[in-house]
Amino acid sequence: MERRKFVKSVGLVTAAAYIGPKVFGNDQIVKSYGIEGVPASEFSPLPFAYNALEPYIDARTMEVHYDKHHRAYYTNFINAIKGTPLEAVSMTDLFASISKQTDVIRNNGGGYYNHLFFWKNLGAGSAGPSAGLSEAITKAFGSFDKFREAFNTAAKTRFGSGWAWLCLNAEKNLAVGSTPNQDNPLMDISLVKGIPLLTLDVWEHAYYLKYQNRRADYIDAFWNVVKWEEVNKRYEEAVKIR
Ligand code: MN3
Repeated sequence: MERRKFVKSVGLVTAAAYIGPKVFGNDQIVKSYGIEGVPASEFSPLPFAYNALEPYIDARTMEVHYDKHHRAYYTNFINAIKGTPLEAVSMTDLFASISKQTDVIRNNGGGYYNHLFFWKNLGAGSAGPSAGLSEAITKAFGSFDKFREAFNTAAKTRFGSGWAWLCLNAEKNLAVGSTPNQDNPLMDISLVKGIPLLTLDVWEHAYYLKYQNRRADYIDAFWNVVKWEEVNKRYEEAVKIR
């Protein structure tokens, strides 16, 4: 049996069996989503003002999060790949074989990409999921409320630092899960795998100034600032790629 079909048919992708780009069509992901291409030569601007998400995410948190945390991941990542062939490798291809890289590249490459992605799926005054995405949500979770509950549970139960995700998996189904530290669903070592559609940073630096230890309140507030236009767009494109 062709290896790719075997991987798909067993529905389980282990680090050893994972063949990266062929399973997930990574070349196409890169074409569709700029942030999954080769690392940017300059630190990308935040796509909204620091106070744009008030009162749900406060300006001071956004400033520190973007200008200190995200910038540090970017700088450390760029310094780690400088003068190496990785400068010309797309983020999706890098993540597809991240198990072969150092912890510095895994943590900072993940931190660089995850935050770029997070900023893109945040915005004020957004409509909800499209008809197509709503249908997929109902199919996978039963209802929108059940999806939100599953996502919230993933976000709340991630012990320590990490991220909650909604992604489209290799079977073209929506899946919710979480990753530790700066891992993400494009990484070969991740237990939850797929094309990311929506994410939430649950590191304490993302909410502590305003919410202190109340991660659940931060997670509830997050739903007010999800930029559904972006999630809808990613879903439509991800379905085509699959
Ligand atoms: Mn963060």
